[in-house]
Amino acid sequence: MATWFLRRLNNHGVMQKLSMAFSGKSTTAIGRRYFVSMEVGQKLDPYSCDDDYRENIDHQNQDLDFPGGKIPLTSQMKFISEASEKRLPCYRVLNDDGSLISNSIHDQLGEEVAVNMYSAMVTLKTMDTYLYEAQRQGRISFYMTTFGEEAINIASAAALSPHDFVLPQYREAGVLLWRGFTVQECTNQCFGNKDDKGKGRQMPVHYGSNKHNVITISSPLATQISQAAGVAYSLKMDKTGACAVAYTGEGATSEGDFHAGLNFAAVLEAPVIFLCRNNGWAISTPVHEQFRSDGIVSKGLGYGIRSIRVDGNDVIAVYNAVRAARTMAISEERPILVEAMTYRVGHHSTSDDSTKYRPTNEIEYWKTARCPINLFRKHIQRNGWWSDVQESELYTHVKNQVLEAIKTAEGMEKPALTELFSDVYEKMTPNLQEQERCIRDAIHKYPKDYPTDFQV
Ligand SMILES: Cc1ncc(C[n+]2csc(CCOP(=O)(O)OP(=O)(O)O)c2C)c(N)n1
Ligand SMILES: [Mg+2]
Repeated sequence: MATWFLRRLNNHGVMQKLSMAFSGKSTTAIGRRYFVSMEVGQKLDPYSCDDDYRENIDHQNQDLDFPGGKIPLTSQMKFISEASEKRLPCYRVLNDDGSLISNSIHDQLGEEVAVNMYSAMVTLKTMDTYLYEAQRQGRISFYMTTFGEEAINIASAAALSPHDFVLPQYREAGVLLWRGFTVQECTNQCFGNKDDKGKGRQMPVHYGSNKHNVITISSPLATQISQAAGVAYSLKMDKTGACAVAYTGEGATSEGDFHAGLNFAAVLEAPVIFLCRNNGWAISTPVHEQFRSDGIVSKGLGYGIRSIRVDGNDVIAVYNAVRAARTMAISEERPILVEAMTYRVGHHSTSDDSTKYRPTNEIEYWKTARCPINLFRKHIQRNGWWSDVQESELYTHVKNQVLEAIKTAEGMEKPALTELFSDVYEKMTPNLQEQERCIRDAIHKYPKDYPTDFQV
């Protein structure tokens, strides 16, 4: 008990010291709090643990002949360490000044693709800025921004083929934009007007598009992960030469569906990329209260899945990693796990105030020093592909585009009442017919309690 108490005290002390020392200089402060404090626990442990447990095997040529493969035997009683003090490295290509890290082997991004990617990141940020404001003004009911995660969105989308199936979580509007789902279509969805493909039946930001091979977002976390394994398996059976991509936050990996999905995909050799955006937070729960592993990338080993950790704010690193993951997933028929390290710069959603549970200097650091858009701008500007004039023209153009989209979406009629009940089943079921009757009666009886901008 005393040891436990001491450990807790120590953990707390280390955590406090680290969070106060957060000066914006370290990019690894997320999660290190736990890893530093864990050293204390390890020293108290009387049993031997080994980081390199695959090495040092005195098996004297003896193996355990087990179904699935031979296992080397050892006479040393060694527990496998729960996590190494050394964290798994993170692949990065861009220096802070936008230059390329000299020894990084990378695909050259051409000027046209790079400029398109940059423009798409700015479009995403601008759309988020004004739709977030629209929610604050009470014009839409809810919104979620992608602030700080624009690079993961756009670079991963650019690295895929439009034939690949995307199963998003909810912070991936940029993937849709990249595929040609317009700002107007996003805005129609958020306003739930008659041009919204979901007919106003989903919460705002729950996009989906048949045309763009993007499966509609569902609010219950992680459902898309096991579904993606199934989609990928079917793409393989049909020999489509395409893969499935499941986006997930690190928080959603605590759901059983994540584990079922990864195991299912590994065993069925399904061509699927599990792209985890590790942004440090699941609403108000920081990563060190979510799991005790070295992030998400380390879990790949447990399922026999090839994995990579990548700097999610480095556009080129994300692009390269996802492109390579796609090639391996399809040509070698295997799942790949990508953990993209980033930070949720905005509040979780419009229902949240993140300053209540995290230090503002932490948010500020990621918003400024590690801003993926600024970093990529430096890169394209160094290459002579971008100028200050182009920058101001882009911002003006995109702002007008978004404001126009909001005006149009807001002025549009809502879907007719009957749309609330159609489309769910081929033929409307008796209980739905009953519900439609009830709502019509209620509107008839209490007309003042219902909006007037839809057809009854
Ligand atoms: C099954 C389920 N449990 C809880 C929630 C409530 N919830 C919505 S978002 C969220 C946090 C998810 O965090 P993360 O996966 O890291 O994504 P992020 O918001 O950071 O992008 C929670 C707990 C939910 N929607 N579904
Ligand atoms: Mg998260």
